[in-house]
Amino acid sequence: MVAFLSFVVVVLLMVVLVLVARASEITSELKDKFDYFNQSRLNGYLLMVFLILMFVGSAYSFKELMPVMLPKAASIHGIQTDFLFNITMLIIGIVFVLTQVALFYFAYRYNESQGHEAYFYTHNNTLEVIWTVIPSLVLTGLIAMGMFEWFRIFNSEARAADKMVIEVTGKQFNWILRYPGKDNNFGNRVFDVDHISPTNELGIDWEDKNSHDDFMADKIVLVKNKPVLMKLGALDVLHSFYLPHFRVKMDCVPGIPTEFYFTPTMTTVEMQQYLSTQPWWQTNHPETGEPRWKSFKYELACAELCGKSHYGMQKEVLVVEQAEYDEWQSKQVAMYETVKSTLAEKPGKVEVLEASLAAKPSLELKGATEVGIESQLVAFINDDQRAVDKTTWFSFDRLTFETGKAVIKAESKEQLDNMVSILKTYSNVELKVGGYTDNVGDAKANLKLSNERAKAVVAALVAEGIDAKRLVAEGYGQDHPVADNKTDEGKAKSKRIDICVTKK
Ligand SMILES: [Cu+2]
Repeated sequence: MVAFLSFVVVVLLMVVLVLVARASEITSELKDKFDYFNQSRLNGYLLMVFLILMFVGSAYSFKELMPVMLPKAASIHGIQTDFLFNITMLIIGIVFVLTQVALFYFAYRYNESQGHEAYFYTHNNTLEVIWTVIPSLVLTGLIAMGMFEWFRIFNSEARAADKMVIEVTGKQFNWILRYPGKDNNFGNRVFDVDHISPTNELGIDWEDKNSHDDFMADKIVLVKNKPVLMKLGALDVLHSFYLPHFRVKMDCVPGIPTEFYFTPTMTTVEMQQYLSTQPWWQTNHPETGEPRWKSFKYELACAELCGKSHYGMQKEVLVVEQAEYDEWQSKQVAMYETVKSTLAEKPGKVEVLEASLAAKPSLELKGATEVGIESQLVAFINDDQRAVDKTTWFSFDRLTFETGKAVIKAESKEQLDNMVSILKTYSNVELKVGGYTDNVGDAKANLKLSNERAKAVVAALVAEGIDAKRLVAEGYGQDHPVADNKTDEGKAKSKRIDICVTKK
């Protein structure tokens, strides 16, 4: 198909070239016979026809499309921004009409005619001043009004204490809507692998009690005349939070929280009643067969071209009276209620470590940190939910070698002693020790070095009384880098000794 289309394009290009050559040939032949004055008069008439058609066409399309253009504003600041919009349209509309009429009329009135010479007019200082100063003043006025309104909308001090707060997070391709529940406070979110999961995309910290009444909803429900603060964010790419009827539009940016504060002034039902008086909305909807105003809903849409299913990022916005909102809220189930049973089954790493240390008082680990290999290993051994597999590896973090050699440095003793204690306490555990290097130097030499280093670690553990049968050493060379080998920091991370539990 692509080849065929390319062929068609090439053929058409050649046709165009031939036609252009032919046209220039004909014009050069006709040059002497051509009646410029007649042609100029005809062009003048055609330009006037174009001017009239353009205005009639614009007026007609305005009349036809107005009902589906800017909808009626349903927020306090929306009425003011509409005023700015209309006054700007009015001013540029007047200027547009005047300049276009003058442009086309002059082309018609002063077309080229026999014996008439063009008047040579160089410049006029007064005119220059007038058409510079007046537009400057008008534009300054419009910008000042716009800025004044902008500051009024984003004035955080003017925000009411009694306001609703809703958190809206955009992702490809949906909106995640979180309400803070009765306490009007959101639970914290933590952006790490322990908190973010397919069932907790936002990374809500369930240990924060504020999160326990947070609930998710599939639509935005607002209260008439009650201010609302929208806290906006995104999980992946840029999205744009767009509520056309409330004149709200704000980018949702990954990593940068944004917000918008506004007050809706018409319930959905009131808007439907208003629309029922508008001619276009009384026509029937092609799908329902009912008047269009009956199925009217406020909408939230994504106004950023964020990917292939961008058009699907829509949600309903429902504006109701306070009593109706209260009833709706009372029916919502807090997210914590649905996840807490799974939380109890799966304690976090820290709890598992604490519990296991309490159960095995003999296990004394020196200098072990919460994120160090000792804690991770003990937590893994004690966690019944996590089965032994080939892909779970833990990296030594305080184990170092002499450069280019398989000689363990003395500073590594503390961590190796800790490993010995763990292996003695958990006598069923068997380990595989893997050696890795960065990508500097010869791959074969790296493989040999990594193998020798893994063996050196096993030998050190065996020397402390661990049965050699419980340990296997293997070198992987420069395969499986854990970080970008282009930076020194990345290389340092890739040079490492890992362990994998093969039996527990
Ligand atoms: Cu989007």
